[in-house]
Amino acid sequence: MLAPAMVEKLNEQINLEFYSSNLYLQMSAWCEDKGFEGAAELLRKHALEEMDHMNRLFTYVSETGAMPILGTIEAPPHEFASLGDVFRETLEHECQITKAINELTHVAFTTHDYSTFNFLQWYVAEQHEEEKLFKGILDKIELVGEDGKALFWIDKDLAELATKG
Ligand code: OFO
Repeated sequence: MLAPAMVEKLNEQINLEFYSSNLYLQMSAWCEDKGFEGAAELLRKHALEEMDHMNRLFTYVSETGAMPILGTIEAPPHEFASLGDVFRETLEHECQITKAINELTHVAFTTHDYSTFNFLQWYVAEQHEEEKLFKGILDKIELVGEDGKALFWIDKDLAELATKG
């Protein structure tokens, strides 16, 4: 049985994961529109992963006998200055999600909710992977620069990365 305050926090995280999914889906549309097909594919796949993050939380809340409550999801931005800008925003966003997960984990621990604390360990590990993934992409973009030719190869690289995830 979860404390009402914890249910509320988990519901907030469900909302954030929906937002992440929408953000990446919207970014994939921008990439597609600008001809970055590899980036579009990667972000579209990532949007699905975010739905999985949302679903895991949804299931956990339901299984404890509480009710997941879906709220209004903020609209993501749909204009970006460049491909580099897209990935700078993904990394920034993931760092914010890591903060939210850390805060949730801290509350679970300090309120002795060890079941939720244990459940959240998956997210703690996942956030490490997420930050690593987007930091790696951003590092590459910053290394090769953002002229047409460099972006062409970056996009090819992202297409390959999309097939691996
Ligand atoms: Fe990208 O990790 Fe969930 O939000």
